[in-house]
Amino acid sequence: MALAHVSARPDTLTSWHADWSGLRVLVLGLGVTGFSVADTLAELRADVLVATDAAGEEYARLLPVIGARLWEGALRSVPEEIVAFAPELVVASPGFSPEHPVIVWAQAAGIPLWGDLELAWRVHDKVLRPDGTPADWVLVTGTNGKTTTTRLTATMLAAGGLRAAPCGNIGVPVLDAVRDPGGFDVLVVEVSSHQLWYLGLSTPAGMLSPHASVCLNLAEDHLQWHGSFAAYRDAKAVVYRNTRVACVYNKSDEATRRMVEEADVVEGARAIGFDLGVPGPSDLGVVDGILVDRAFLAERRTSALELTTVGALAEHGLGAPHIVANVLAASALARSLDVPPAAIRDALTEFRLDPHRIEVVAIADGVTWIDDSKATNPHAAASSLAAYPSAVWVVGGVLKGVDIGALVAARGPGIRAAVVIGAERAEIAEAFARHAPAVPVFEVVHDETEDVMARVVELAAGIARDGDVVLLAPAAASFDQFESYADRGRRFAEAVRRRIGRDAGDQHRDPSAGSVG
Ligand code: UMA
Repeated sequence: MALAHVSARPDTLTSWHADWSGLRVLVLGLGVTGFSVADTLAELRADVLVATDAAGEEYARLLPVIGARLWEGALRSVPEEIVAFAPELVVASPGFSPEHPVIVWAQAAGIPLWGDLELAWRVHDKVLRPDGTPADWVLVTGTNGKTTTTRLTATMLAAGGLRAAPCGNIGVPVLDAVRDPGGFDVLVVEVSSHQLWYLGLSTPAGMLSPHASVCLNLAEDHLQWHGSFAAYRDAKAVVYRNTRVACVYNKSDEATRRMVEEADVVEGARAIGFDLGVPGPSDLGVVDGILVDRAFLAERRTSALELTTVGALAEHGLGAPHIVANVLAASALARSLDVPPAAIRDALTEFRLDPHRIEVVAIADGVTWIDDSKATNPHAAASSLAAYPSAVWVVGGVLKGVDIGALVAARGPGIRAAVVIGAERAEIAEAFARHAPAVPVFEVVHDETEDVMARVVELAAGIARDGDVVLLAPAAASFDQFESYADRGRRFAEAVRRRIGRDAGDQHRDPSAGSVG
């Protein structure tokens, strides 16, 4: 196979105002990211070829309109058309794994390989703030809590009078935020491990330098994409690289502290710890139920600033321990940008969790039905299970190469029963047999014509007792049986409401009818 000509030109392009014209760029993927990349590069008058195994109809229709070309087909090897195009630069969507044949080919050929974040950073001087500088970036990663913390941070910054854009893995490509003509003071970027792997390839010229950054926690996830836990961890650690002001880490998660210690940061950047314990100087934490900042005040050796209380958070549905930790992390990021404590308090009274995150769907006859469909890995499910001591646990789906045994060993023995769904039921049943043999396990075997969740709810209703929680916290991805985690949660909630409605109807007709539980 002919190797592409390696060009030094891409590395010199570090501004929206640089000359990108005619640069041959291969864009991989045509989802939201691929389209934002192609659209940006077309606007910069680069020569853009998009390659994808499947294109959405709308994006495929728009490509020629913006002046880019499309190659669509199975990307099991490198198509001749791509080799003949001889790209000077490849920009990949985050779904493309390091093992993908086109990625392997680009790296072997020495063609510069960027993710969308690197391109966005290089052109982030498109829209400037009134003082003539580009927006600050704050990076948020971690195995769990990224989206909640990103939204919390943006809400706090807005309450402090800053124009803040939550973007990135949260669903809005960073390039859309960078190109928004209105401009922002701060981009709060949720960064996935995939995007961080690509950032790890940056040369000094393209290296992102965030104002502040956080890795909330580290546990096994996305092992198939990264190939190993070590590779996943190394990708996550990139979040701290080149940070200018604050590297925020979780004091209860040693791995995140180590990442900060090992990070190459800008001179003067501080390490700021958070957790639910009493904070030392330079930390945020909790003292007697009060969330306090002992990092961003001059007299931090002797005093602390009060932010809010666990009680006040609980009133707004934010009282679960892992959510309080997210609030502390977001507060640290906001305080690093001088948001006053009063504004943080205001933000927290407005803030609501997204659906499918420990969302109470219904309470009927002493049983609380909770949708935590967003718990797509064991670490997230562990946090939910810790918050509810007596649970019927609805678990299962696609495990992504992650071993569920440790979670079952830690939390399994205390639960009422497990209702197991999804493609990898055998692994989960086996984990219970090994680590929690006394717990009843019910497998939901279904064919495609059946409604999985109706069966789940029927089973769970028969098992749960007064005071129990039925907790959908699957510890797995959803795509074997559902469109997304949101679809999974919505179907669960619908099935619960149908069941409760039916029981209420039965009770209306016959007051002696049995309870939901
Ligand atoms: N494609 C291929 N071959 C591949 C992989 C993808 O051809 O091997 C093509 C698909 O056919 C499609 C396009 O690439 O045309 C899709 O690209 P993508 O998978 O990178 O997804 P996007 O639609 O661009 O969305 C991505 C993130 N998706 C992933 O990282 C998998 C979205 O995060 C993110 O919101 C969006 O960019 C905007 O930044 C989603 C996600 O699941 C929510 N993230 C994972 C997570 O949070 O756990 C990492």
